[in-house]
Parts: sequence; structure tokens; C-alpha cells
Amino acid sequence: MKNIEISNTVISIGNEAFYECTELKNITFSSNITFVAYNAFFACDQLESINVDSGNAKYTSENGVLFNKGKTEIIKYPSAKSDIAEYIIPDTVVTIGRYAFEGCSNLTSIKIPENVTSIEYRAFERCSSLKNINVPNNITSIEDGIFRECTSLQSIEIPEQVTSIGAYAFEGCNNLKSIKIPEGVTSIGIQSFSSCSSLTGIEIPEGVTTIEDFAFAWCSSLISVKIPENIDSIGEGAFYDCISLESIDIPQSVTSIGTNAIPETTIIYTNKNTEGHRYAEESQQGYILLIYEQGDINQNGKIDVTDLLMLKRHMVAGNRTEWILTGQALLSADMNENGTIDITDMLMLKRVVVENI
Ligand SMILES: [Ca+2]
Ligand SMILES: [Ca+2]
Repeated sequence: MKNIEISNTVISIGNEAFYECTELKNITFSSNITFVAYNAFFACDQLESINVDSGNAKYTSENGVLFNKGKTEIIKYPSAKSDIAEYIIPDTVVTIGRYAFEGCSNLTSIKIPENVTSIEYRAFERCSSLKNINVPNNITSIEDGIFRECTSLQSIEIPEQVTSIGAYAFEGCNNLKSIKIPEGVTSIGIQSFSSCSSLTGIEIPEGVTTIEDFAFAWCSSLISVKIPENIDSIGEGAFYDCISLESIDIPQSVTSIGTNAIPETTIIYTNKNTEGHRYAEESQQGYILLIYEQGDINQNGKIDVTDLLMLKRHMVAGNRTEWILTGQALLSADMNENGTIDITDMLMLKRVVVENI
């Protein structure tokens, strides 16, 4: 099966209609086709052109690339189309459909017009030669699997407006060396960066509260990772098999850590009686309990009137949330380590401050 012409009697091409038709090279749709499912050509790795009769009211094609009639959506770029290596998506396009470039192994560069507002599920999956691609500023979420197994991609810029990164978004991008996750991102999906084996470091934004299951698993070059203060849970296998991960800091905000989340060879830095401490004990791996000096509330290495002022403010904070101490600062303020902050702690701190003058 190399060339297919769809007869006039066929009006609809269903899900996975040509799934793994690895011999299929060219296909021509008649004017009667009114529906083509998004993944109709999934894994058609020899497909070179999709042509549409010019009388078709729903679809059109340009150089073998399938669009909707108004060319506002690119539906399928044939996986084996090889006449060009750098493709510029026409600027009428606002939507890049599901699987649109799936398996396009000949493309090294794709230019997306700025007016694109939606890049759908698995749009660039398995573009194994892709080195250059831009994400337009109107995009606010990186959908599931968009860049999965883009094995030539070394870097990519994610626009500042993006607030979520979907499951499997960069899974298997084994040449991706660095990536900056924008500060506004609040969710990072399951296995989103798994098997990114060239990634040496990652910074998780402060708005993220959950590190999902296997999010960074098999990132075998990952040396360091900073877990921000707001993280509440670290999912199962989150850093599974990150064999180069030397150490990890688990902040006190973390209340649950899934099984096999952290490699046994990684040193855990954590505080006493926290979830990080419990996990390290249970998995019998090396850990270091962070010590904090009572009274040094701002943790600048000296105990002075600034620390005293911070403690005072905490006690009278009321609605002034910026005065309320949290985390390490709160622990340091509890001079007698009895779990509450009160006048006793204040007097104890005062005495130390006076002694230090
Ligand atoms: Ca201090
Ligand atoms: Ca106390």
C-alpha cells in the first residue's frame, strides 16, 4: 500500500484509520471527505503527502500538508515529507492540531507564527531531528506530550506566560541540556521531564506545590535540584534513577514523599522530625539534618537586634502577614524549642542579644 486515493463514497476518516501504515506514501482525499480524525495518520512513518481535492469544503492541502479549509489549523504535516528541512507554518494558522507533526523526522526547524494561540496534544512528538522551534507568546500551557522524544532538541525557550507543563511534555528529550521553567508555572505533569538524560540542573518555580510521579525520573545527568519552600508532595519515583543526583534539599513544607522518589545514593538535606527525615530513615539512605542556630532568625550568622525585632513583629503581627515567621525562621525563633513562640522566647533572645553587644 503506497498510494491511496479515497473514493467519493468515503466521507469520514476515523481514529487511527491508517495507524502504523508504514508503507503508505501518498494519500488523496476526494471533495466528499468531511472529517479526518486527528490521529488518523499516527505512526505513518513513510507518508510524504496528503492531497485534497480543491472542491473539498472542509479541508485543503498545500505542498502535501493538510489544513482545514480556512488554513487556520494545521492538521497533519506528513511524517516523511523530505523536500525541506526547515518549515515555516503559514501565518493564517492559529491552531496546531493534535499529532500535527508527530514523527516528522526530517524537520530540523519549525517556525511557528506569533498568532498561534493553541498547540495541541503531542503536536511535535518524535520530531527526532528538530533543533529549532519557537513557542509563541500567546501560548499559556504546554500540553501533554508536545515535545515528547524530540531527541535533537538541546534548548527551548518557554514563554513567561506559561502556567502549566503537561504530562510527558519533554519526556525522552535526551539532548535537552537546560530549560528554564517560567516563574508563573504552577503545575508540572507526570513524567514531564523523565529521561531528559542531558539535563544537569533544574529549578522548580515557587508556585509549584506538587512534583508529580516520575516527573524527573531517569534524568541521569541531573546533579542538583532545588525544591522550593512551597512544595507539599513529591510523587512516586519523582527522581527515580537520577544516578548523578548528589544531594537534594527537602524543605519542611513537604508532607508526603512517594516510594522510590529519591535515589538511594542521594544525600538528603532535611530538618529533624520532618517528612524528609522520615523518608530518609525509612529508605535507609544517607541524610544530613540541617542545624539552625536558635535566635538567628534571619539566618545571617549573627544574633542581634534585627532578630529581636523580627521576633517582636511576629508576636504582634495580626494581619500583617509579612511579619509572620515561617519555616526555618520560625524554628529559630522558638528559643526554648517548646513549639510555641511567646514572651519566654522573647526574653531569652533579648538576653543573648545583650550578651552579644
Ligand atoms: Ca541574625
Ligand atoms: Ca518557645
